[in-house]
This record gives sequence, C-alpha cells and structure tokens, in this order.
Amino acid sequence: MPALVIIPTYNERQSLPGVVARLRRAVPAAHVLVADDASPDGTGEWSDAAAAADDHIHVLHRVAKEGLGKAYLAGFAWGLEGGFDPLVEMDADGSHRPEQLPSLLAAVDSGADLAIGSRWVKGGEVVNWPRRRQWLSRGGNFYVSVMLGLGVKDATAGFRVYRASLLRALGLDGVQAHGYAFQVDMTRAARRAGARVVEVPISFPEREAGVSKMSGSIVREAMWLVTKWGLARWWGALTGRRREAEAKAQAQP
Ligand SMILES: Nc1nc2c(ncn2[C@@H]2O[C@H](COP(=O)(O)OP(=O)(O)O)[C@@H](O)[C@H]2O)c(=O)[nH]1
Ligand SMILES: [Mg+2]
Repeated sequence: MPALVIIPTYNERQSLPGVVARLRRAVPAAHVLVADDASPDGTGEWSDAAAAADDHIHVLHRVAKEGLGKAYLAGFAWGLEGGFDPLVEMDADGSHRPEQLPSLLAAVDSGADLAIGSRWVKGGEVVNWPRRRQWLSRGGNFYVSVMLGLGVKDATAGFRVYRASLLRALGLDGVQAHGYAFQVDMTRAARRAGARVVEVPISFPEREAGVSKMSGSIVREAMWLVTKWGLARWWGALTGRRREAEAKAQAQP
C-alpha cells in the first residue's frame, strides 16, 4: 500500500502549497492528507482545490482548532481505514523538508516500526532557529530523557514515519496529549509496545512564512504531562522493587 503523509494545518495558506508541491515531486507514490482545523486564512479552500486537481491529495476538514495531536489522531484513523502503510507526520511550514522523507521511509523499509527525523543526533541540525527555541527543544528533550528514559535524542520531533501495524497495535484512544507532548506520548506508547524505533538525522530550517502555533499553554501541558508520567514511572519502579523484595522475604522459610 502507498504511504500517507498527514499534514496538520492551522493558517498555513502561505506555506502549504510549496510544501505539497515539493512532497509530490520528492515521493510521487505517496498520498497526502491535509488535516485542517477550519483555518480562517483559506488553507482549507486551497486544499480542496488541490485535491480536486490531484487524486493523491485528500483533505480532512475539522470543525475547530483542537491542537496538533487531535488532528493527527483523526488523520491516522482516516489513513488506517483507507489501508495506507506507512503513515507519515509532517509539518506544513517547510521545517520538515519533503526531500528528506525518502531516508525516513527507507528506515521503515529496512525494519523500523517508527522512524523519527531527529535534529539532535549526529548529522542532524537546526537552521535559522532562534536561540530561545533551540534551548527550549534541547532542555525539553533533556527533561524527557531524565524523566522517561525513552532512549531517543529528539522525543518532541514531529517528522515521523509509522508502520501501520504499530499504530494499530498502539490503541490510539489512550493518547492524552494534544500539543507537543503528543509526540512524546506517541514515543512512550511505541516503546511500551516494544517497537523498533530509529532516529534519522534531518536538517530543520525555521519557517519562512506564517506564524508558529507554539504557545505557553502547549509548553505547560508538555511540562505537566512529562512530570506526571515520570513520577508515575519512578513510583512504579519503587513499588515494584518493594513488592519483589517482600515476595522474596515471604518465600524464605
Ligand atoms: N490541524 C491543526 N494543525 C496545527 C495546530 N497547531 C499547529 N498545527 C500545525 O502543526 C505544524 C507545526 O506547527 P508550528 O506552528 O510550525 O510549530 P513550531 O514549528 O513548533 O513553531 C504546522 O503544520 C501547523 O500548522 C492545530 O491546532 N490544529
Ligand atoms: Mg514549525
């Protein structure tokens, strides 16, 4: 089955057309699903026209801005229902270069269940990213690795390829996060499912048009959830060890 590239959008009328054109050129066999949250700037209308002109382009119109995570979950459900495999996450603003998608797809072809386009592995980079964003990303990833130990360098990265069988196995109803923590939550779920996770280096340029949807509430949601998950993990490890010790003590005559 062909790959499906899901592109969540909110007010990306300026960036989306160029990204879709580059994507169609870079991976002609892949289908594209724009998951638009009723953008007031005409992103949805442009997508409808593009879909009418190209049978590899599809649009999912959502009624209100509900966050990246919900748009992706709706896109995954749409893609799994349609039998697409693998399913790809990609931003609309050009920060995820369509020309680098083949190397992520290749990682899944050679056995990975999840390929993450990573800024923070050897060979990865950010281009024109404000220092503040770099520190937020590096600091966030450091905190995630201390709290959750997921074994990846870029757990918040949003350029990803999922094997369809992994998404089916994850049971997506349990995903709690809507903002950037969504990516972390998906990585946790993949680890729990025993998935083979591979990081592929990418070059991540800052968007050239439109505005970032990053907000204080998205950062707060991520901080809170990662802290909650981390404490639960430590508590589980502690009580698990205590139970083991008690069981051992009881087993002794
Ligand atoms: N459908 C949908 N897409 C969103 C939402 N928030 C962000 N996006 C999209 O998610 C992608 C990443 O967002 P962006 O603003 O570039 O975040 P940044 O790169 O971290 O500054 C872009 O394609 C956005 O249009 C949302 O609430 N709904
Ligand atoms: Mg961006």
